[in-house]
Amino acid sequence: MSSVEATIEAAKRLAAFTAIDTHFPKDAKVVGIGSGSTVIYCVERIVQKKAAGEIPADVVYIPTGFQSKELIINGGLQLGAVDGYPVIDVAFDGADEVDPALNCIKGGGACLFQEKLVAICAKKFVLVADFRKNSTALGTQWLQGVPIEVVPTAHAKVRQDLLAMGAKTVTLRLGGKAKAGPVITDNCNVIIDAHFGEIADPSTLAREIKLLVGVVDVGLFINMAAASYFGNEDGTVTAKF
Ligand code: ABF
Repeated sequence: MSSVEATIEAAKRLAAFTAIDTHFPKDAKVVGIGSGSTVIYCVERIVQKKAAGEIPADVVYIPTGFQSKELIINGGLQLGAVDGYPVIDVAFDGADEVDPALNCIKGGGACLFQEKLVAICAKKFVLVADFRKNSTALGTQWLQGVPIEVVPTAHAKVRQDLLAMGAKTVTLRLGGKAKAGPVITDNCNVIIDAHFGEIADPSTLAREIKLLVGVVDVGLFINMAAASYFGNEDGTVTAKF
């Protein structure tokens, strides 16, 4: 691992540990676990605190996709599902870019629908990220575009709609070694990445995309997060509320 990569990993870990130490309720019953590489450190901290008796042993953990399900199981934590637990005490998740109002772009890992479902079911939604995600305006740092989960048969129609709405680029996300086919989500849908440049009004854009027939959900999370923790290069943490 290069020193740059090590700095980024340390920043992720610090953000995740701080978020868990600050926001994991002593009397928690149900906790959401998001996706991505930063959330791995949330689970590491939860496992540590559970072993130390600082977190109750009977907490049920709700994943946002295959990766977080594996994290929960491998951490020896009790696995639940959001259809069995639609009320969640707190959910922790990563992000691709976060603005000063804590609106964010998510879905770089293709789990945006279940991430949004878990986040909306949570009484408190907490973001964890490294310094690269701390942004002044959405669309200025995460340049791959806004991830949008789409029913497969609608992908061509939705791509046209997005271009008509002003997207600069619209890409069906491809996967696999040869990138020969679309990435398929946990819900058997595809992902379109639509780049709009700097997003002046994320709330309106999110609503307009969500209304397109064929769109399952959009990776713009508006007014959902209660707090966001960014690990910095110098070993400090920036907390935003
Ligand atoms: C998920 O993982 C996503 O919504 C986001 O795309 C990504 C963040 O990953 P990482 O923590 O690896 O930067 O939370």
